[in-house]
Amino acid sequence: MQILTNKLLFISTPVGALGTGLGGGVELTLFNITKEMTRRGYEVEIIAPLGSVMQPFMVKEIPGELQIPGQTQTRTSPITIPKNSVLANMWEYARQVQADYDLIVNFAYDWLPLYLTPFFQIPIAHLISMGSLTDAMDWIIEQVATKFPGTIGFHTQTQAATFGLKEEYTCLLNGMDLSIYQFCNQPSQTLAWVGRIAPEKGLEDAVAAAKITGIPLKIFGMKQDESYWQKILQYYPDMSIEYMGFLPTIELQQELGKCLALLVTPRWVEAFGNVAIEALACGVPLIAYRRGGLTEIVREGKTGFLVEPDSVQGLVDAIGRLNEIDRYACRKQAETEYSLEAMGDRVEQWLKGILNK
Ligand code: HBI
Repeated sequence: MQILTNKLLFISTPVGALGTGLGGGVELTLFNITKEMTRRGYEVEIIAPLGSVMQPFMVKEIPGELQIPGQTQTRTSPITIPKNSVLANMWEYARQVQADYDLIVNFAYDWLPLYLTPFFQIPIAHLISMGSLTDAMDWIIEQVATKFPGTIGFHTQTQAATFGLKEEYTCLLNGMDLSIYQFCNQPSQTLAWVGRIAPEKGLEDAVAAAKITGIPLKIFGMKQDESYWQKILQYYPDMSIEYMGFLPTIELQQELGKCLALLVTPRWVEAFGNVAIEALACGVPLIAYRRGGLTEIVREGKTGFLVEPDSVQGLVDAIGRLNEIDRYACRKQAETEYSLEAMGDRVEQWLKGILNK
């Protein structure tokens, strides 16, 4: 059994610099895996777009034009690469330095890194961070899964199932440093919604449900789609919505922990749901649409409720049952399933398996 020697190259998402929130859950995933693999004695180098900051880790910043977010594409969209593409520039740099590393981990949900896999001399592990979105991505993921078995990693079975792969793949779930998250047992009369403010996240349903229950709603996250945000404000002018901004984890967990529940209203197959784990870590129950990765996270009636997708009334009914949930059970679930150590075991197993092919 070849031991994974210790030099890993992590290549980030091209949709935004680390620290801006544009990379969504991938920013937190990349940070947590870097933190845990470093703790385990691996040397991790990170390549990311210019302007990236990921304290305390060093980042090799690469200039170039950001990539179009995959979720704005249609199923039949062709692959587009802008001139001076930061994605292409990051992978050109990786090509030049690859001899210094044992393995690359790709965090981008993009065609190019997958296509380039056979052109590299060292193995590339691909962490696929969203469900199936386009035919071109499905196709190239299938190609890599066939030629390089075991190199494709997902977060959840539900997410993986959207690709319908015949070959083996790995489900990593996710994990985070739970010591950052304080358990709160005395919530105030507030609901929470956390995420990139964009149509696929279904924020309007959370606002509608909060309005019906008369409980104020706190919204955390970066405004990716300003017009979508404005539409919600216009549609619910008298709703007590408090926009909290895109907060660093320490502040986010302080505010989130005080909430009665986290409303998770994805319109699409959410690959995982980092924010759901952050909520559980603070003792905050989950009220989520029964779709995507959340169906593997919520312990029905124990740590939250899964409701009929896109049903505002379902959200309202679940909010009425929150007193059935023991908030400490939420914290316990995070500790047993989503700690950094648990995630590190899954990631290390995955990477060792690739090197032993
Ligand atoms: N789109 N093209 C592209 N590449 C990414 O890496 C990417 C994306 N959209 C969203 C995204 N990554 C992340 O916010 C989610 O995977 C969490």
